[in-house]
Amino acid sequence: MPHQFLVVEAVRNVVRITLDRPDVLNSFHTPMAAELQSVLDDATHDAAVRAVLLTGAGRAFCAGQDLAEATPGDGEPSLDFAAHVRKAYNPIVRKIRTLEKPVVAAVNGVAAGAGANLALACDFVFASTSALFIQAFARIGLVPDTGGTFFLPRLVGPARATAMTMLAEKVGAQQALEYGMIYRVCPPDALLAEATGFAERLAGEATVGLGLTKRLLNSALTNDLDAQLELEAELQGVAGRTADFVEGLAAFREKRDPRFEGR
Ligand code: T3D
Repeated sequence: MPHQFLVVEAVRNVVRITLDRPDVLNSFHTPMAAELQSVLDDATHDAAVRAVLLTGAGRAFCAGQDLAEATPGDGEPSLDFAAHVRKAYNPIVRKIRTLEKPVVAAVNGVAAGAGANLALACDFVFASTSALFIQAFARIGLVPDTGGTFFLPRLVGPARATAMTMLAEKVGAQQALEYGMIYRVCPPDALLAEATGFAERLAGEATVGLGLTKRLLNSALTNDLDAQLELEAELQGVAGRTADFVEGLAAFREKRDPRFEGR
């Protein structure tokens, strides 16, 4: 299906999704959110896709909600924000977290509001040295959404999360790395190649095992120890029945690299 507001490319077993509204810093309007949901659904169901990469066109990653859509003309809100967040943003976060394949964000510039939290919902965040993470909501009298109040305190702790969200502090890539918010910082001209190469590497790993690991890590955010131990046992049973486990064991015995097929 052709896309109007995204560029979607297959790079071997990686699907690379570029938010493509650079004139408005790739901010989300309803059609772009719908397209992203649909591409994430496709990535979920396509066995050939074994990793996802998300980035932005131009100088920004994503400036969050398109404020022109939210408040056209006289500045009065035109959207029912609660309904809009439920329909546009929440499904994107759920789809990323339940997609049992690694999702890598390549944050190529500013990531503000829902755009910052979209990145934090991904499994790995690469950021350019020019990237900025801004919980911009407080500046316009809104509250964080798109999972920000869930992920951010867990990633950086409540004190930093409070400062970032209540003060809308700008957090640079290096600071974000030191806070444990993101995985790696790259020079701007190397970001896309490094993040894509990393996603390709992930796409060659034991996809089912990685997907089940993601399910475990999701559950660990809310489970108690007993529930988590039980889930680990159950999912180890599943992983132990995959072809990739058989291949991993054979490679170990034969002292060679495994050739995982993702099943
Ligand atoms: O709707 C609901 O249901 C509520 C949900 C809300 C979720 C949210 O995400 S709320 C948060 C929304 N986002 C923001 O508040 C961020 C707004 N943008 C900024 O603060 C700044 O643009 C940045 C800090 C991100 C970047 O600043 P800078 O100086 O690098 O760029 P700029 O000059 O401000 O922006 C460049 C252009 O992009 C400019 O257009 P122009 O003047 O060249 O025609 C600007 O208006 C446009 N732009 C930037 N962000 C948005 C945007 N246009 C629409 N919506 C935006 N969010």
